[in-house]
Order: sequence, then C-alpha cells, then structure tokens
Amino acid sequence: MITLYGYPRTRSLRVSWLLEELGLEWEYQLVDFNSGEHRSPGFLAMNPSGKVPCLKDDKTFMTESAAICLYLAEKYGQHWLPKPGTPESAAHHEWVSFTITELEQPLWTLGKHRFALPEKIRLPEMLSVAAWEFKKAIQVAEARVHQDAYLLGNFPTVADILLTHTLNWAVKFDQKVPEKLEKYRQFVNRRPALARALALEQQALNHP
Ligand SMILES: N[C@@H](CCC(=O)N[C@@H](CS)C(=O)NCC(=O)O)C(=O)O
Repeated sequence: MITLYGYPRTRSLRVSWLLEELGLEWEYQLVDFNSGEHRSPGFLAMNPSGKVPCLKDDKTFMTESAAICLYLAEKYGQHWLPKPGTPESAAHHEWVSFTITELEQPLWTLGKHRFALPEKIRLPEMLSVAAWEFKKAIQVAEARVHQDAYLLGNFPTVADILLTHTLNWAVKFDQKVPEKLEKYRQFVNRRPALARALALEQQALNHP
C-alpha cells in the first residue's frame, strides 16, 4: 500500500495529483499542521525535517515532492516520463530543475517572509528581492512554453505537474503570470485528476 503524508494546500498536492493520474490505490495520512503534528516527536522520528510530503511505498520511505513524483512515475507510470536518454528527457530534466530551483525558490522566499517564518525573523526587504527574482525567471519560462500543449507536446509529464502547481502558488502569492504561461496553467489545471486530488485532501481535513 502507498501512503502519502500530507496536508492540504502544500506541496503534497503534487504527489496526490500524480497518484490520481496514475490511478493507483493509495491512502492519505493527514499530518495535522494545525495542531503542530509535523513537529511532534513521532513525525520527526520519521522525517527529521518536519515537512510534507513524505511517501511510504512498501519498504521505501522518501521525502521531497519532485523526487517522489519522479519515483512514482518511474515505478508505476513510465508514460508520465519521456524515454531516458532522449532529447525529450533532457528537456524534462531541465524543466524539473528549473521549476524547483529558479521558479519555486523565489516564490517560496516570498511565502516565507510573508507568513511561513517566525515573525521576528521575517524581512520585509526580501519581498521585493524575491518578486524581482521570480519575474526574471518567469520570463524565461514564458519564452519556452506552448500555451495549450503540455511542456513536451501532446502528453503530460511529471514536469507539468510541478510547473503548474508552482504557477498556481504564484497566482496565490499575487505574482503576475505572463499570458502564454497563464493559458498553459489553465490548460493543465483542467485535468480531472487534480480536481480529485483536491477533493481528497479536503476530505482528509474534514475526516482525519
Ligand atoms: N523541498 C521540499 C519542501 C517541503 C516543504 O517545505 N513542505 C512544507 C509544506 S509545502 C512543510 O512541510 N512545511 C512545514 C514546516 O516547514 O514546518 C519538497 O519539495 O517536498
């Protein structure tokens, strides 16, 4: 059995979205951020970073949303990845790294200095620095994306989930998403598996 440890509106949605896309049987283990469960000794013993998502798949236990999605696709849904060693695979690696290190990083800096860090160490100056960095990176993505196709063309890949989830955060954080990317975001967001994953995390919150 596959268990996803997560909490609504976090990066665990990337994983639940892919699990739904792959049609796998899995269970959602809510890590209750509200009550501080992610900082409890029990959870920290499992994942010392105190973060979600975590995945348990038989004897495999892992963290890191992008790594988890790549693992799941490798094991259960190779059609969600391009063939290894091809130009498409090179582009896919590039999109995954770019999304996590260039786009997500300044966005999350914004999030941290707005609400996630303890108030006394937040720096208001970081908000404009992070927004500036994000704007630079998003323009690079805008130049490369197709507005109503997946990143690699006709079929969706793990990179589409990571990028779309990150763009959704950008919108939540009031950052401007340029035109082509905005159309791409809306196009990928229409996937029924995302709606199912969102409903499941809400259900886990209502009935932990
Ligand atoms: N690089 C990690 C980041 C994980 C992460 O920061 N998760 C957040 C939720 S989106 C979390 O659990 N935060 C709790 C905390 O920092 O106390 C990943 O992609 O999985």
